[in-house]
Amino acid sequence: MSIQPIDLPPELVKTLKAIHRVAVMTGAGISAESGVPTFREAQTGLWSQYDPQDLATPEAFDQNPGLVWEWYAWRRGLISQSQPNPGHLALVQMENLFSQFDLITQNVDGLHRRAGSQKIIELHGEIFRTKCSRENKIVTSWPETSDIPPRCPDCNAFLRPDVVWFGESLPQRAFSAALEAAKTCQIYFSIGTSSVIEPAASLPIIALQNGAQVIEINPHHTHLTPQSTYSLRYPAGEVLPALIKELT
Ligand code: BV8
Repeated sequence: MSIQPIDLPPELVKTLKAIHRVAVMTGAGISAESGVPTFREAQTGLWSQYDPQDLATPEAFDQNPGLVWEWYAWRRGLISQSQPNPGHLALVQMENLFSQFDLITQNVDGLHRRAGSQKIIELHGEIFRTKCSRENKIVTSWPETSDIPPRCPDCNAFLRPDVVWFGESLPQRAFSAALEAAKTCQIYFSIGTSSVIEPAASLPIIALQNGAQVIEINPHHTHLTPQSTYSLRYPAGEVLPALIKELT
């Protein structure tokens, strides 16, 4: 990744030094520099013929639980080889700079937690957590068998990843916390997300409606760009450390 000179708007830095309440929303783009493919990128190898939106659904799991389980196992393998990048680490530092700081993530890769972020609102679950597909309770161990997916040790239903599939509701507590953060923040960062997936994509609009400024960090234009107060066209792993440097 070429380290290009980062040109931060001076008035943004001034505002960040003066405010106390920040909300951050991250998407797959913040993990791109850790080598985790984003959702929109073509998948590699075996999975190139599948659209993630066709696999990350209850219907796909009902139809072919083994295929969906193997897809998540492949993704877990990819993510296990990845490390948090300077973008994740800068957000850990940012947490301590503001009296109210909420980190909301659409990502399921667990990299914010591995980076050291404490207060994380996981809107779409976490790929390394497994739950019973019938009882919906987290399962941490199960007998090793040839079953793919493995089965719940209590009720024998298939196990599944503890992530939110398309068509499934978000965890109520997580979404309520994210909504509260969007309504009360003074600055809302939208980092590494195409801002398409609902209801996450509505949060920056709610922040704007409640008087916040929206700062987008994304090398590319997105649906949110026209409504953003600032759109910083840089990779998160480069601009977030530069921002922290200005604020500390
Ligand atoms: C729900 C977990 C109620 C699984 C995921 C209202 C209007 C329209 C549609 C809907 C609506 N309400 C509900 C829907 C349907 C649906 C939806 O939004 N569909 C879309 C296609 C329009 N939403 C749902 O189903 C949600 N449920 O609303 O419940 C309900 C209940 C029943 C019936 C109806 C409604 C559930 C959505 C959650 C789906 N699960 N993940 C898994 O991971 O396997 S979503 C998944 O895709 C990710 O978690 C993530 O959220 C999303 C991908 O988005 P991004 O993170 O933005 O990633 P993307 O690749 O798109 O973009 C990456 C960006 O990074 C790019 O812009 C790129 O430029 C940038 N980038 C690249 N490199 C860098 C970078 N940025 C910075 N630095 C870099 N270095």
